[in-house]
Amino acid sequence: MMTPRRFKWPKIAAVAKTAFVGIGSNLGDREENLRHAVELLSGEDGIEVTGVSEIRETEPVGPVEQGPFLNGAVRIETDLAPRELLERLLGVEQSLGRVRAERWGPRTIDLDLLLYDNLRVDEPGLTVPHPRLHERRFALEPLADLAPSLEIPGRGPISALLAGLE
Ligand code: GSY
Repeated sequence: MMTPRRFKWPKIAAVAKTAFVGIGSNLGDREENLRHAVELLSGEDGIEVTGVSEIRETEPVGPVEQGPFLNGAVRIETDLAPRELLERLLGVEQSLGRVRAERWGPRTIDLDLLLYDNLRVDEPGLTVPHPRLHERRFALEPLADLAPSLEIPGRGPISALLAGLE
């Protein structure tokens, strides 16, 4: 009798889209928080992590005085719709103990949906590309590690955006 062949169903469908997620932490063991977030993301059904940027220590941007961040980005392939993907990112943040206390304040982990394919979405609670991506060096640099010739929909080439920042 023939031995049945075993094979794994692919974790994501062939129609997967490429998306980029910014990751940051400035509380607790920052490096471990980033590592753990990437691990949890990789374990999500419908998400495959296909690239991880360099990690940089960055000065905090925004109105709140706080400690420096570690920032990076990951490239993923996903068959989840943008809003479902956003929900999963929030779920990973919560698993890592993120409490949304202060809007611009310190955080154990922050996962921002930066880009989803070449889509532009502006709906309540969901804006893609991320509304402040084009002005944030701490988000653009890791993105450029992963995709140096990327075009940010509605904003232009990532290289030009970086060159235009002070
Ligand atoms: O949404 C990002 C959270 N955040 C950061 C960050 O990740 N890095 C730096 N350098 N400054 C920040 N300010 C805020 S808010």
